Amino acid sequence: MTLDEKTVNELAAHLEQAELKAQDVVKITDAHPDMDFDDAYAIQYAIRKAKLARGQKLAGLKMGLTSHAKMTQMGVETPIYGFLMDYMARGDGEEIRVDELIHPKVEPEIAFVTKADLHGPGCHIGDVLAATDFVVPAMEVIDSRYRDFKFDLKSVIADNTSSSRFVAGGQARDPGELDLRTLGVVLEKNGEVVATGAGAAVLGHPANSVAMLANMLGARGEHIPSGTFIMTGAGTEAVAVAKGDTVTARFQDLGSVSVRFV
Ligand code: 0L1
Ligand code: MG
Repeated sequence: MTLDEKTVNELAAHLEQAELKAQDVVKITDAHPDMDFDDAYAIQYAIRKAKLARGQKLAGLKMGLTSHAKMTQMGVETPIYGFLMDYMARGDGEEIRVDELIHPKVEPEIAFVTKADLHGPGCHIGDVLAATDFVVPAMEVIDSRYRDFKFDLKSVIADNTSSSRFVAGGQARDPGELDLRTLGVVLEKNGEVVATGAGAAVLGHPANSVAMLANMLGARGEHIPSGTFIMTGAGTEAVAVAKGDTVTARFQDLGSVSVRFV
């Protein structure tokens, strides 16, 4: 750590205000070029603590930058994780208000729900599949608080990996009945195909993303509790959306999820 507790809390408040007011800011490493990854996660955890202290509930966890498409799009090389709160959730077919966001983009993702605790280090795909209750199709709405999505890895970790909204729906399926590597997804915006992908784009298999999360948490002395909802990351690039857009992610074998931006 290079930042003291006061600075961590000030940066957390700065980024959370940007989120809540839907006002973009410049990346925080501009003013704090020496901050490290521990500082970045400390800021993210301080944002989470502030939301929990206000009575909001943790809805799940997410992995980000898990595909080569996303890493290339963002110019980074390492996956990252963040958290999801109750107020970020929307049901399948519901509306998302654009005026609450800065510059939203959507990503189709496969979500896992666990039925047993997962501990790292050493967590692997077999552990994850044995501990998975079901998988569901989902869509993440990311909304970086940084101007023009211009950030580095530490800044985006601190900004809760651009978490903003998410939708889950479709069919809950046992992952043992599916080949999640070859499971395809088609993302449509206003009826036009805008991106396509397959499960293997996410670290070779979406369950590897959950294993990596368990191992990253394990390095901090934390684990994934039973019953956790986990978004595994996008197998496609993120697609920008605007007021009036309807977006549908159609997943092979899992059904679809839709959302309208109003
Ligand atoms: O969920 C993601 O992969 C997004 C991670 C943060 C980077 C971005 O805002 O695109
Ligand atoms: Mg994502």
